[in-house]
Amino acid sequence: MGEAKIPEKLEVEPSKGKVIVIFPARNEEKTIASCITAAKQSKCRPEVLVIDGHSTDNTVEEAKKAGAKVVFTKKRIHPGKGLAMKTGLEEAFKRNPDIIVFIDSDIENLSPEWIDKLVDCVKEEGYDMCRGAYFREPTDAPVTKLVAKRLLAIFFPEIAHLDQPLTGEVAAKTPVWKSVCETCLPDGWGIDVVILIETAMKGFRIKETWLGFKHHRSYRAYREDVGKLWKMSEQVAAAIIQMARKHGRIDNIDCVST
Ligand SMILES: Nc1nc2c(ncn2[C@@H]2O[C@H](COP(=O)(O)OP(=O)(O)OP(=O)(O)O)[C@@H](O)[C@H]2O)c(=O)[nH]1
Ligand SMILES: [Mg+2]
Repeated sequence: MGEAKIPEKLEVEPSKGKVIVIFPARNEEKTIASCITAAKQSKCRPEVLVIDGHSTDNTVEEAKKAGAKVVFTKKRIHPGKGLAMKTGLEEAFKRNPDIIVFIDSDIENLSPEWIDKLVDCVKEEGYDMCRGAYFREPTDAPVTKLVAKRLLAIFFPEIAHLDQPLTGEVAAKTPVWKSVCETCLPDGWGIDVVILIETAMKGFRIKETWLGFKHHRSYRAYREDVGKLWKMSEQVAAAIIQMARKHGRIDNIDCVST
């Protein structure tokens, strides 16, 4: 666990007060309300946005009842987590926050302290981006362990030490999000790792913080058949390889013994 190495020092104004928490959500009626409630109880009293990917269950109703503003992604695409995050950032920028936080909406044990920790790391400790790390079931996170971390070790060793490169729990200063948005960000599962790589390559200061154990609903869907994660795996792998090409590191592949 530690700080990503940075190629050059970038100065970002210290963050002041206003925080927006964004939940990307697709069919999360069971957990969205408790997630919103937990976020609202954070000591930073954030505004909460839910970016709905055209859920077919009661996610939207539950989110509104819990007091969130709900915004729909323009296109109906799935997987569309990237599109949801980009839509969320556009909406957030209109509201001029100092810090923007993303949290997954399938978390069953989200507590206000998770948001407090992520925000404090940016607001009080002065990091540009703070990323959540957690303990998970041993068979959870196969794409993280077998794809993201392995490819990052090959192409971006300076961030390979991060425990959860695909974490959905991330806080950063608004100028950092704006800077990352200058890159063409993917619509699908590749977005988390592209944001991480771009943030590190731009020289922003990144820290991971421990949030405890993460219980999340999506794990139940694939724990009996990890093959259900094929699309995520493909998109994350493609995103890292494309980033390696962009940053002139594609030849690192020749250093891997086969
Ligand atoms: N708006 C929108 N949100 C999505 C879409 N796909 C996933 N999400 C949300 O993105 C968040 C992360 O999705 P999960 O399915 O939990 O995936 P994950 O936990 O990152 O990955 P695993 O650890 O492999 O389960 C959740 O809040 C989902 O509801 C989508 O197509 N549109
Ligand atoms: Mg999940």
